[in-house]
Amino acid sequence: MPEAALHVGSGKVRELYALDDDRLLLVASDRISTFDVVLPTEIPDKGRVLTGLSGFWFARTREICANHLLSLRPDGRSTECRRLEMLPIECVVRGYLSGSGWKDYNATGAVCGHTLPAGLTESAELAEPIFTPATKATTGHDENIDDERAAELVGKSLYDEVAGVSIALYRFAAEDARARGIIIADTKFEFGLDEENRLVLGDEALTPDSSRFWPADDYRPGGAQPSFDKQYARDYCETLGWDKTEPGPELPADVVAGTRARYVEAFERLTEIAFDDYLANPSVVLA
Ligand code: Q0N
Repeated sequence: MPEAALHVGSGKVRELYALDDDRLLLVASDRISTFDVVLPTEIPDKGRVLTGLSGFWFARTREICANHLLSLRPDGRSTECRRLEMLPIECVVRGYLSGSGWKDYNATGAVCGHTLPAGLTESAELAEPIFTPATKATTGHDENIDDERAAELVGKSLYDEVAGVSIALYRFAAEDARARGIIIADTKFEFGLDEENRLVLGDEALTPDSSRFWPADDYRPGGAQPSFDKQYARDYCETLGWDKTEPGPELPADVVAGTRARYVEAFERLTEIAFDDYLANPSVVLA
């Protein structure tokens, strides 16, 4: 834990500390969640993989949108970032029909007010990516909202800007990842405003925890897709007859090793940087 820093928030697998009035430290742990439950077993280096990937994308998308990254610490899992005034919406972009998007489409033919063609199957690629904002639920799951409600929450012109920027970021990363054998089915961004009221991308971005990563070679629309990173852990959990409530099960060593290898593989495929080089000097992802 950083010294002389106040804990200002935590997610399921990350912690946020205040460094001073203007800067925060975002620390990614090695904890993993499956079926929305954090497991008691950690995946070594998972936090470093996610921090490195996020830094990689921040460096490559600066022309699309400014971001909160100031520096990566030598531990590879901690990011110094600018303190922002965060917007009260989750900015989700979907290029494929999965998760709550698939559920909503099945029930209503639409996702967050986007009416989609009839007859789409689960995991189908959409003709164009769609922006599907959600509210930050204080407990449980985020709630999908339509653009009228989201525009009420942040104002119309800012809403139009975050929607456009979110789609542009997703298109950029999804195209890049697809060429490296990874489908980014959907992703969630969080934005804030800086002291000059400029829109700034915050949080982590385009990681397997904030997105659905699928192995492109195994893509078969018509059902759920395997997760690039979490499938071993999920498959193992499914063998146990666990009811998916707290507490989650311990993972055996082979499942930990297999899962770690998938995270590292995602990092190396997307960045084309050896993970050992990242460990030696995290700033390599920013070059
Ligand atoms: C902030 N969250 C929600 C980390 C992520 N740059 C920032 N400035 C001010 N506030 C935030 C950020 C960022 N990023 C973002 N909460 C505060 C997500 N958190 C949950 C805990 O882990």
